Amino acid sequence: ELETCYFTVLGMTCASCVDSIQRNLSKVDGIHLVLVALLSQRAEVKYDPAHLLPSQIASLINNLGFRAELLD
Ligand code: 9UX
Repeated sequence: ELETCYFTVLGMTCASCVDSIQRNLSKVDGIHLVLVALLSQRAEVKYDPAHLLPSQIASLINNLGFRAELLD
């Protein structure tokens, strides 16, 4: 069963930042949908919790050079 998690993503300053996150995360096993909004500094990710956890998704975003904070 897929779940959805939400992040605040700090450090995105142009549309290529958005593309970078969407392209990189979409390649990861267990990530099914990535929506990133530049102006609201938000990301929505649909994922399979059998593959990975939201904390790991945050780390993936951080490793791209941003700062992701999981929203409850
Ligand atoms: Mo735009 Mo984002 O030049 O890391 S790609 S700021």
